[in-house]
Formats: sequence, C-alpha cells, structure tokens
Amino acid sequence: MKSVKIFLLSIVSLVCICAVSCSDVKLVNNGYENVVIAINPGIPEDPMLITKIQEMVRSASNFLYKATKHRAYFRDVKILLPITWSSQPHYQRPSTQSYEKANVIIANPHTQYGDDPYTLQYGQCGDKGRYIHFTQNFMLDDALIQVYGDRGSVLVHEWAHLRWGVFDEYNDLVPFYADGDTYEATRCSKEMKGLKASCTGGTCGACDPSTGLPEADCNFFPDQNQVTSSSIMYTTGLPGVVDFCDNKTHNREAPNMQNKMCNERSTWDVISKLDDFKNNHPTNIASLEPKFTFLHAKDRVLCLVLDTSGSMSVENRIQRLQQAAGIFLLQIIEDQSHVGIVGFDSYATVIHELTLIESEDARKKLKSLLPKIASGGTNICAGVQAGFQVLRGDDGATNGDEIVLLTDGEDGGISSCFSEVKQSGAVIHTIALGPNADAGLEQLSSMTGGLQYAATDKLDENGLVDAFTGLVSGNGNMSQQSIQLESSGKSIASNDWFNGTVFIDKSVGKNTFFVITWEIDTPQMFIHNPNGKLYRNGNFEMDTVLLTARLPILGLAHSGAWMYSIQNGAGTTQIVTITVTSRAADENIPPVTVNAHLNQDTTSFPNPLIIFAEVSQGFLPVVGAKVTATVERAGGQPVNLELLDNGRGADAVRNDGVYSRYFTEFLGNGRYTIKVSVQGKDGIVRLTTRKQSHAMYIPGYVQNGQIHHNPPKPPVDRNDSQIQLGSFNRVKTAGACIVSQVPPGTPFDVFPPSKIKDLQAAIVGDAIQLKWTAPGDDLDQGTASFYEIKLSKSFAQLRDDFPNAQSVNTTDLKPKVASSEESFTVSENMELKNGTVIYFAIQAFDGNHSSALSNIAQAALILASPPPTSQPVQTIEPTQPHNTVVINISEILVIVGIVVIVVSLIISITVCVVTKKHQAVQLDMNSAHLQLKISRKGPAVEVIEAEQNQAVQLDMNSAHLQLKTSRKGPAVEVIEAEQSKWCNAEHFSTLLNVLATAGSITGLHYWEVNVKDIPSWAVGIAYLRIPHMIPGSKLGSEENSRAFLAQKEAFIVPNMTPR
Ligand SMILES: [Ca+2]
Ligand SMILES: [Ca+2]
Ligand SMILES: [Ca+2]
Repeated sequence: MKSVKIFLLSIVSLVCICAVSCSDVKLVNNGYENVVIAINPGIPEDPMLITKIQEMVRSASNFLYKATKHRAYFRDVKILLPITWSSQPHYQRPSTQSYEKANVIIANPHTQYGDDPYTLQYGQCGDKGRYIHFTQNFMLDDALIQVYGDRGSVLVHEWAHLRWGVFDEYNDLVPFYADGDTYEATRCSKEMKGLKASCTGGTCGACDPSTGLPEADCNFFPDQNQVTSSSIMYTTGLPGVVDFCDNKTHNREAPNMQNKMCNERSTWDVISKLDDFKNNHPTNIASLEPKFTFLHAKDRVLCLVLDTSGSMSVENRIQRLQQAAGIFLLQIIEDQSHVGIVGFDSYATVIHELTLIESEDARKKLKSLLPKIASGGTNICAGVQAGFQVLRGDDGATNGDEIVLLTDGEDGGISSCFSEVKQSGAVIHTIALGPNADAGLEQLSSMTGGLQYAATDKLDENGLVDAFTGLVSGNGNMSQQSIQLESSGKSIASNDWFNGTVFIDKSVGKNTFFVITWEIDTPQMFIHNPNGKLYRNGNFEMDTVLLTARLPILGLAHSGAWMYSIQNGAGTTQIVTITVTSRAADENIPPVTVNAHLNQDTTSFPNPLIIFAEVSQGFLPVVGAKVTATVERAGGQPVNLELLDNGRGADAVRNDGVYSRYFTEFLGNGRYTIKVSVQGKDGIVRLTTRKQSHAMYIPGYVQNGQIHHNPPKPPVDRNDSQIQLGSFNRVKTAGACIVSQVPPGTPFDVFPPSKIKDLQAAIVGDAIQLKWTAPGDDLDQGTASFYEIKLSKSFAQLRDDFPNAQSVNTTDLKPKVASSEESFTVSENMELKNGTVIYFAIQAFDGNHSSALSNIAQAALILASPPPTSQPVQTIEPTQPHNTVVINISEILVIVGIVVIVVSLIISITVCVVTKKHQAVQLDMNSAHLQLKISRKGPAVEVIEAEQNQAVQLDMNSAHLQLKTSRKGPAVEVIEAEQSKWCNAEHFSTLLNVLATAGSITGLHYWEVNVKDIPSWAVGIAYLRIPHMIPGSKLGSEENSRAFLAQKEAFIVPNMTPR
C-alpha cells in the first residue's frame, strides 16, 4: 500500500493567465507601465491627495529598483480621479481603466477600523492579488509614516503581494517559535536584531523570564539600525530594510504565511522566477521618475451589440435575449448612462443611437426597440464596428466606452477587427450564448479587460439573465449599482408549485424588482412581504409577448423574508424563473456584496479551476455565510460545490470573507459557466476585519538600548453606523472559463490530494499530538487513501529529505472526508525534556498520487529558564544568598505623589508550549526581624514597611483573585482557585499582583520583602495606580512605576533610567 510514491507536486501551480485580477500592468524594459491608482468617488476633492500619491510613487519607484536589484521601477502610472471631482484641462478620458480594475485604490472604509494598508490577496503562491487599499488618512497623515514606514516602501511591500503573490513574513498570531531551548521572533531574516519585551502602558519588562516563553503581550522590537537589509515582507518601518529575503537570508523555519504558502521558499526566489523577471536583466536606468497621467472618470457610454442571425431563432434565443437585455435596460444600467443598440447578422444595423438614461420612459423605449427577428449569417466585426460608430455619437471617440457583445454563432472573420478593437480604447464585454458561439469571442473581452460571460440554453439555469445582471458599473459607487439577490429557475409540472424565500436585508431595498419569466402560459404568482402583504398577478407589469412579469416594489422594500409561490396553471410542464434585484438602502452605508472570480478564464485539463467568492460589506469581510457555486459544464448536468472560507486547500486565508474551492469535475471541452449563490443567516454571519497581507504595524523599535514606542494603532470604532447584517441572499455570476484537452470518456485520476497547510504539533502530557484538516482524493474533495507522517529533530531533513526521515506508525489512521478535522497521537517513544524540538510533516495519498509535503510543524518543550540575553534588561549578579532573598530598595528617591508599593508574584509555570499550568507555591517567611508572618495555609508573601513609624497596608481590592489575605496583617497567600472572575474592576486580572500603600511623599525609604520558594517575583513603586483591568498590567520602568524583578539566580533591573 504505502509503496506508492508518485510525486505530482506541480499540478496546482497554475499558468496564471488572468488570475483574479485582470490588470493591464506590463513590465516593459524594466519599467512597469499602466499601473492604475484610483480614488473612490466617496472621497472629497483634495489636490493634496494627488500630491501625496505622486510622492509615494516616486519614492516607491526608487525603492522598487533597489529591491529588485535594478530590474524594475514604476515608469508609467495613471491616476484615475472620480467623476465627482472637478475637471481640469490636463485630465484625459480613461480607456480600459476603471476603479473596479485599478491596482491601487484610495478609499475610506464606512466604519473606522484603522488605516492598515493591505492587499486583497487570495490566490496561491505566485498568483496576482486583486487590489491594494490605502485609506485617505494613510495617504495624508504623516504621523503614520512612523507607524508603517515610508509610503513608498509600504507600496512596494503591497506591490509584492499584488503583483508577485508573495506573503507576509511576520505573523501576528504566532509571533514567536521555539528554537532549541529558547524562542525566536517570527521574522525574516533571522539576522534581524532586536529585543523581546513585554510592554504595558509604555512600561516594558522581560517576556516572562520565569518560563523562558513569551507572554501574550510579548513583542519583538527590532533595532532601528539593522545589520541586515532583509526583509521588506517582514517590515517596511525600518530605514535600512530595503531588500527581500533571498535564499541566503531566508528564514524557512519561521511560522509565517510566506513559508506556509510558498513551500518555505524565499520571497525573492518566488519573485525572480515569475514571468516578470524571466527575461529581464538588471539595467542602469538613468531616471526612475515615473510619468503620471491623470484620468477623469465619466458616466457610462455603452452600446448593446446583439446577434440577430438565423440561429438566434432556435431555443427561443431571440426572445430570451429580449427578456434578459430588457432586465438590463430597465433595472441594471445606472441613471445618467448613455446607451445605444446595434443588431447584426451578415450586416450590422444601428437600431438606436446613444440615449441618456434619465427616466423610466427612456428605459422602456430602448427596451421596446430590442431586436425581435432573427435571420441571416454572423458577422461579429460588422456588429462591433457599428457599435463603435454609435459610441462616437457623443464625443467622436470610443475610449472608455463599453460594448456588450452577444452572439451565438461562429464567425471565421472575427480576428479581422482585433487591431481596431485594441486601438479603440473601448471595453468589450462578451456574452456567448449556446454551445456554438465563436471560440475567438473571448479574445475580444480579454484584450480589452471586459467581462467574459456565457449562457447555455438551459432555461432553468437563468444564465442569460445572470450575464446581463452582472454588467454593473465599475466606478466604485456601490450605492448606484444594482445588486442581484436571487436567480433561480425550475421546470414545473402542470398545477405544481415553485416556492422559495428571498431575504432582503437592511443594506439593500431601494429599486427592488421581482421578475418572473415562463415559457407557455402565465403562472399564478404570489409574493408575500415580511409584513404579510400579498402581491398577485394584478400587481405585476405583464408582458405577454416576452412572457415576463415584473413587480417593482415602491419605496424601500421591507427587510426580512419575502416568500414567493408560483403555480404553473398551464396544461403542460414549463420552466419558470425568478430574478430579484435591488440597490443600496442608504448611499452612505455600503450594501453587502459578492464578487465572484475564477483563477483563470481559460484552462487546459488537468489544471484545476479555482472558484472564489468574496463576500463583504464595504471593505469588511463577511464570514459565516453559506456560499454555493453552480458549475454548468459543456456536456452534462450542473455541479454544485460549496465554497469554504476555512484556510485549507484552495482557500488561502481562513475567515477573510473569501470563500474558495477547487473544481475538478471536468466533463468535456467548451465553456463552463459558474454562478455563486450566497446565503447569510441572521446570528451566524458577521463582519470581521482584514488580518492578512497588510504592512506590519511595528509596536516600536530599539535605539541605544532603549525601546521607543510607536503611537498606538487608531482604535477600532465598533459603534459606528454599522448596521446589523441580518439574513441576506446574493447571487453573482463568476463568468465563464474555456476548458480544453479534457480526455474523452471517464477521466482517470489525475488530481492528487491538496497540500496540508495547517499541520500542528503539540506536546500534551507525555505524548505528542498532531492536528490538521483532511485534504481529499482530488485536491480538497473526496477522501484520501492514507497518510504518511514523518518526524525529525532537524527541520532541514524533513524539508529536504522527507523520504529518509523517521516514519511515524500510522497503521490506525484512516483519512476522513475532505475538510474534516484530523487528530493523531504519536505513539513513538520520545524523550521529552527541556529544549526538545521535534518537527513533523505529512503527506496524503490517494492510491495514485501523493500530495505536496505539508507545512512543517514543531512540537517544542521549553521549561523555565533565565531570560535570553537579548532581553531589554541588564542582568545583575545576586548579592544575597539563593532561595531566601531580601532586597532593600534603598536607592529610590521618591519625589512624586503617594507611593504605592506593588508586589507581584510571578508564579512558576511549567510550560509545554500549549498548556500553562499554575502550580501551588510554597513560601517560607523565616526572617526574624520581619513584623509579619506567613499564613500557615501555605504560599504567601508579605511586605513590611521597615521604617517603624510607617505601616504598610495591602489593598486587597487590588489583589489578584488567587491572592488571599492572611489574617495576620499585610501578607498574602496564593490559593489555587480563583474565587470568581472579573467581579471587581479593581483586581489585577492576569498577574498575581497586589498593591500596598505607604504614605510617603518624599524622602529616602526602604521596604523589605520576604519570599521563599518562588522562582521569580517583583517589587517596585508606582507613582500612580497602575491599571488593573488591562491584561498583563504590571510594574515597569517609566513615569508610572519602577520595578525590581528577581529570580532565584539574579536580580533584574528593567531598563532603569534616572528620574
Ligand atoms: Ca464616445
Ligand atoms: Ca478565505
Ligand atoms: Ca485523486
């Protein structure tokens, strides 16, 4: 069984033609051209924003040139200004550029969640991302340069995500990892120097010196001046960091996204092997100054170019064209657009010149002119050229205008107008209807950056309506766009019913339409709104010629469940469809939307297709939705596939609102069309913030041995105008993919299980437990046959020589179905002692193939140890005998305020990486001159004011709930169980601290503290009451408090500076 070792690793690294972003950016002679930076129409006009964009790009051009080792800079950048900004003589018309397709967008989130720049990136390693998002505040507020670094370097960091598909080298969730008997900050390169420190309220101390393991609030503070120049994907906030990690500097053990997604390859290794750099050599560029072009967005100018050839009369196509294009004209095209219509067969006919869409009458008039008769041949170029003629009607030009080209036929001459199309500067969206539409059609959309749709003749799939409904404006103004809530169809037997529910949520409701189509006889239609109001046939606008009924909902549609019941009154079976569209309820609150994408729009078997659906409200991801893709295949039944946001298989990041899945069930060559339906259930769906692919926020840096804190990140305002999501429905077509080279007959198994990216290992008690998510027989679908797990004490052995590493006995391990959680306890006997680090990796097999090697997980055991020497503290040799420690704080001149002594017990913690267990503490207070005694019950500490005339009072309101007062004065003992949690806001919540008060205002004072059998503890002075409720609050070394930390072996004076 386990002798099968066919490595088929390259299958998921795809030829990425158009990936998720169809940008026109090109690298020509070392210069990037046609980079588009677009400003959202919601941003008020501000010339300073343009200045700042130019400054950023200039800086980025230099930075990029250096980082790519003289291989690339920004040569040609277009700044796309919104229609809401006033016109200037030097502004040009955009051609194929739009806000929707821009590489960088400047936009404000509707709810304040900070100014983290980020890239919407959800492909695999090396795949392009969607866009870079900067907020207006990020662009204008120079104080943020200290937080994120120079804007130009931030742009290069994000550009690497967007253009080259590399990932972050820091990890907010796993900031440290074990390395021998200590731990390292997750970073690249490992040569990056800095201090690990735990800071609260500006006070810094060692990161839990009692255990050698980092606390939750431990941070890595890099040195301001670095010995290494790598890496940009770790941070852009340090002046000397100007390079990517390459094979020499890469830290492949760091548990970050780059290693996980790119098989532990360095960022430069990935970047330098991409198409951009394959035939590109370092060159001396005299001027790295980018050329800026200003483009001014305009309202849509669009021409429908519709096939009326003879074949359009079969399968009712000409009638379906009128239905679907009618929905486009009545409901989808935005107000203030200009629309014309051209029909073509062997020749083209201008049906109507451009008309301004400013009234319902204008819409209805255009709809009435849609072609009704089909005859003749197919001359696509004649249609396109007539379309250009119509588009010139407003301004003599075609750039920035759009054509919607629908055809069902073949045309040997389609390539004759390719060069004219390229020259036109217009965008052509293509709709291929039926199985025989010309194979060259999609070249017109791909060469102009248009949308690529296809529809079959299966009426119940409603594909033609979905294609026209997807043709919304790409200008970034979401409140204008029509949003499709429902698209469904069914073949209904005579007198049977077609029932369903559409949830209209509060983010939409304006301009809501229910549209029902049928084939033969008008059905009985019943629509109940959430208040029980019933709409019947008499409420609909009926079109008995086009067999369409349309119900406009006046005003704002009630939010909630709208139920429809449609009865087929015809004497025979007929197909009935329903489409519901709406618009944003409030122009200031973005609606919930879904964007559906394919990783490529042409694919040759056996490259799998990846389907992505991005569900969001504004820029906030929506998680918890049920997302289903329906794939219509060239020659067979449609396949439904649930898309998942679980960070496994095709899905890069868990809970980022991007739902993804591989599609492998190919059946024949031809166009595959993909539609995505999203259901959100009230109480299950929620909004979240983006967590990946953003520039790192550095908490601070180290200069001359001192930690300098950066300003805190702006707080997240969750009380904004945020509306509850509630239940919702959305539908969106993901377009079409042209599939080739599918072998005839039943396909043999070509797809291996997908790479396991989430293997985790942990020492639990005396054993090691492994966890991961099951891949499938075919990538992330089906069930794999078996697993092979190996272990090693060497990371390098597992990575480079997996076959020869020690096998783990997996006889009892049977794979579960894809996406299931797997867990396995390693039965091999291993000596687990301090400093043990064991690495694990896993492969899944399907009987024919093996998956790629998983991420490499580590199980580490680090017990209490002195803090590493890189702590931000000086280590002073002890001056007292071990174990029983008495310190005299005699050198602190207290000059401010009432002195508060804080006693902080740091309990011994035995740590096996994942489990922290509090152990009972034994104290023995045996010094003769102490005024106070230990409680007989056990662990305790007491504080003594040694100046006889000044009593020390412990403030038990401040004590951690595991500290109990002794009956005999100011002493505390540690108890195992907390009495209750969060019952008093005054209590320290995470550290075993208690405040003691001593009424000193000025003078030289000392106190004695007696402890025993506590491995480490701290005593100090707070000038103000230090905050309790903030997790980790404790004594530090700044204006609020001073502390002496102590361990059995040493005193530690945290970063003391004279006051
Ligand atoms: Ca024009
Ligand atoms: Ca995801
Ligand atoms: Ca397989």
